[in-house]
Amino acid sequence: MHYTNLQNSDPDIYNFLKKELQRQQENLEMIPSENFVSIAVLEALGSITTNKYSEGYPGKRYYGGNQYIDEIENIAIERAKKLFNADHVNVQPLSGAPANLAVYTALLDIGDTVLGMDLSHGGHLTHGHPVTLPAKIYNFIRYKTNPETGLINYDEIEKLAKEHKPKIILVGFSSYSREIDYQKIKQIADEVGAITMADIAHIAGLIAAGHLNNPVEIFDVVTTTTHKTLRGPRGGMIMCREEYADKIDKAVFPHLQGGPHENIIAAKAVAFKEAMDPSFKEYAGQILKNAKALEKVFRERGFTICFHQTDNHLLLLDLRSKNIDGKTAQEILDKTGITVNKNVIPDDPASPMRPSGIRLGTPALTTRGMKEAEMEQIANWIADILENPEDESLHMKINQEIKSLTSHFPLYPELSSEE
Ligand code: DSN
Repeated sequence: MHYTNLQNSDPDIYNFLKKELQRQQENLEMIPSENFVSIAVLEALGSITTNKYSEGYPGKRYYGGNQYIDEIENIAIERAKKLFNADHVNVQPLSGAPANLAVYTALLDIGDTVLGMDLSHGGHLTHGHPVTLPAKIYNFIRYKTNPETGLINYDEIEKLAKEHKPKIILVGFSSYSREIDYQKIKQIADEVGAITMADIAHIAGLIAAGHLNNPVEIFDVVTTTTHKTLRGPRGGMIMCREEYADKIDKAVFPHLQGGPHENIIAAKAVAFKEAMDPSFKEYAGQILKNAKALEKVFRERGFTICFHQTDNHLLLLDLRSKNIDGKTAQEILDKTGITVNKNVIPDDPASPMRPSGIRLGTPALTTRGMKEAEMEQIANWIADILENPEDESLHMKINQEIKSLTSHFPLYPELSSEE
C-alpha cells in the first residue's frame, strides 16, 4: 500500500489500513449506505485543509487566514446548489445525525411535534426513535407503511397530521425501497400548516442524477449525508428555502458545532463536481438496474421482499420464510465474503439485535463496475448460502468464486503495491 510515511512512522495503523484495503478489495460490499470514493476525494480528505480552523461562514470567519478556505467552501456550496436546485446550502454538518439535529434545533421549540416514519418501516434513529436525545426534547409521532401496497401510508400521515398538528412532517428513510410522493406530503403539510422536511441521505446520488423525485424543489428543508449514493466523503449537508437559511446556519454554528472540517468540505466539493459529470448519471442508473437484477433473483428463489419491490438502490429481505434470522445471515455472509447488515423488518416481532431481515444494496458494487450479470450471480450465491447455512464446504467454494470475481473488478489499484 503506497502510504510510505505512515508505514515508517506508525506500522500498527498502517498494517490495519492495509488489511482493510484488502478486505474492501476482496469482498462484496453490499451495505446500501456504503460506497467507494474516488482517489481525488481521498486526496482532498487527506489534504492540508485539515490544519485550519474556520468557525463561521465564508466572508464571516472568526480567525484569520481563511481566504482560500472561503473559496473552497463557496465552491462546495455553489456546486451543491446547482446539483440539487437548492436556494440555500449549508455544507458544514459533520454527518447526517448532526444535520437532522440542526434542523430540529433551528425550527422547533421544546415539546413541538414531528411526524416521522417508524424505524421498523424504514425510518431512521434520528427521526425520533426513543433511544435518541431529540425524542426526549420533542414529541415524535410515527407513521408506517401500508402492508397491502408496500408504500408509505399517506392516508395515515394525513389522519395523524390532522390529529396532532405537527410542526414538521418528515420523510426520508434508511431501509425503505420505494419512491416517495413528495407532492402528496407537501399537500398534507399545507393543510395543517406544517414545515416539510426530507432526509435524502440514502438516495441523494440517485436524486442528483435525476433518477428519483427531487424534494429540494418542493420541500422547505432537506438534509443528506454526502457519502452513500452521492459517493463523497462521510459528512452531512442541509438544503433549505431562503426563509429558513439564517435559522439553519445559526443552528449548525454556533449552536451545535464549532470549527467545520474543511478537509471534508473540500472533499464534498470534489464529489459534487464528480456527480455533475454525465458519467455519474449513468452510474446512478446502473445502481437502479443492479438493484432490480438482485430483486428478480431473490423473488425467483422464494425470498420475501419487504415493501413488495425496490425502486431505488436497496432491498430489505424478510428471512422468516428461510428459517434464518438476520444476525446469523449477516455473520455467515460476512465469513463468505459478502458484507450486508442485519435489519428489522416492518413491525418485526424479533429483537433489533437478532432481527428478521437483512438489508442490502448496490451502490458500492456498481462503483466497481459490476452490472446485472454479476448481480444475478451474487444473489444466487446469497440464496445458496442462506438456504444451506451449515454447509461449510459450499461456503468455502463460494468464497473462492467471490475472490475470483472481485479480482476482475479492481478497487484502488493506485493504492496497491506488490510488496
Ligand atoms: N448508518 C446509515 C445507514 O446504514 O443507513 C445511516 O444511519
